[in-house]
Amino acid sequence: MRIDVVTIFPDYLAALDLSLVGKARRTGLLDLRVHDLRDWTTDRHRTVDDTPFGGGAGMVMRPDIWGRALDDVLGGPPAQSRLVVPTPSGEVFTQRHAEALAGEEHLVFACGRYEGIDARVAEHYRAAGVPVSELSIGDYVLNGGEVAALVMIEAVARLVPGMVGNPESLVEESHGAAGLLEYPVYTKPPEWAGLEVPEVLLSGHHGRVERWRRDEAITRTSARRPDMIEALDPATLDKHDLRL
Ligand code: 6GU
Repeated sequence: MRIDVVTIFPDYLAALDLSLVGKARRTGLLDLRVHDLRDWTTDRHRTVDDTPFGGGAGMVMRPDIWGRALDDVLGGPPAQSRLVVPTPSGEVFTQRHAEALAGEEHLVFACGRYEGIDARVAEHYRAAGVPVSELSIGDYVLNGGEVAALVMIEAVARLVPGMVGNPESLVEESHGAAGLLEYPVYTKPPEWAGLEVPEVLLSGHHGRVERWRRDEAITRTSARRPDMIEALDPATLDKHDLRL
């Protein structure tokens, strides 16, 4: 998979040299390149923004600079590339978006700063037939799209086949197919700070362990994410599930 990131703060993306994503880059599984938007400026001050038409606070990123950058980075028609624009006014990014993006050949992240990127940029590439996803990582405001791009790239990269050492660790996880949060997990020592690991987990009784984990997942999801309980498909519930 190929991922390009265009930003005025390339250093923000340095974390992508680390951990699993860094390893995937070194082994060639992931071709990830970070570009400085200012490389496409033409003036002495390397200006990327200007005041908003219609007035208001803050600055807007210029479409002409973004257009030159994205024409270069998206490349010609042969490669099918998707443009991802992190923005607090986008659809909320979920595991479903991560799964869909992981199936793409080429992603280009356009990270805006200030009050955002001139709206004609997304409009222009959509009109040109480039699929465009404007995505938010949640209901709060960041100073720019860089941290959001980091979040999305990590969520996507770990789904690319071969990226995660043990694919089974992708199976049972929060926001997976079960529609429940993950159950609590424990390891050694069996007693710590006066707290014991739940007895059932030491029992060696696989059936009881599975039942306990599902009950814990339901209890936890009900307390923390009642919206996810509402959204559950009743057909996925079994006759022992706690009715809370
Ligand atoms: Cl994608 N960008 C910014 N600037 N703020 C955000 C966001 C994105 N998602 C949530 N808040």
